[in-house]
This record gives sequence, structure tokens and C-alpha cells, in this order.
Amino acid sequence: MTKTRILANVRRYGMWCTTASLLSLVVMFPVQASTPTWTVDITKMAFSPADMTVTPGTKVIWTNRDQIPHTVTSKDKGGVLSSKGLDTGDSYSYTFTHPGDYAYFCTVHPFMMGVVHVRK
Ligand SMILES: [Cu+2]
Repeated sequence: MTKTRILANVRRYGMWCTTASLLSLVVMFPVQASTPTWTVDITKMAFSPADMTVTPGTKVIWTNRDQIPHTVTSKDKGGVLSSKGLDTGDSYSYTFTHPGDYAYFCTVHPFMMGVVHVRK
């Protein structure tokens, strides 16, 4: 085998390794790469975390961990967040696409408040 032939083989093998590693990444992380997801627990009469900053395209999932019903409702009338009454274990989710500050509260207990900051 000539020197150039060996070099060509080394190069081809390197290329194969790179392709194979990239492919395995795609197979292992298909969902995480496309939709970043944050979770908020509704627990002890509060949203936890109550304040978060996410990037556009992030999905936020609220889950009621309390023994009493709560809602996730935009402070602004006609805002994007508008859950039904969430019983224990129920979830509500929303995917934020536009930058902005999304303040929300619980209509059953208006002192329960939270905000999602969406920043590029
Ligand atoms: Cu509540």
C-alpha cells in the first residue's frame, strides 16, 4: 500500500467516525434538541419556580401537586395562558413563541402569582 493510499483510508475512516457520532446524537436526542421544556410545580399554594426566563420555542408544563384545585391564567385579559381548573396531578402546558413577559396567577387564589420571561 502506498503512503497516499493509507492517508486516503485514514481520512475516509475519520469521516465515517464523524458521521456515525453525529447520527447517534440525532438518534439519542430527537425531542430535547427540538423542544426545550421547563416544568413548574404548583405546590403549597405557590408556583415553583414562580419566575423563569426561557428562550422562544420553550414549552412550559405546570402540574398541580396540591390537594386543592388551581388554575394557570394570564393576568392580562385575553392572555395566552388559560387553563381549566387543575385537580391534583393535572397538568397544563403552553409553548411560548414570542419574546415578552407573561405574568399569570391562579383565579381561585389570586395571591398566587408567577411570570415567564421569554428572551431571545
Ligand atoms: Cu390556586
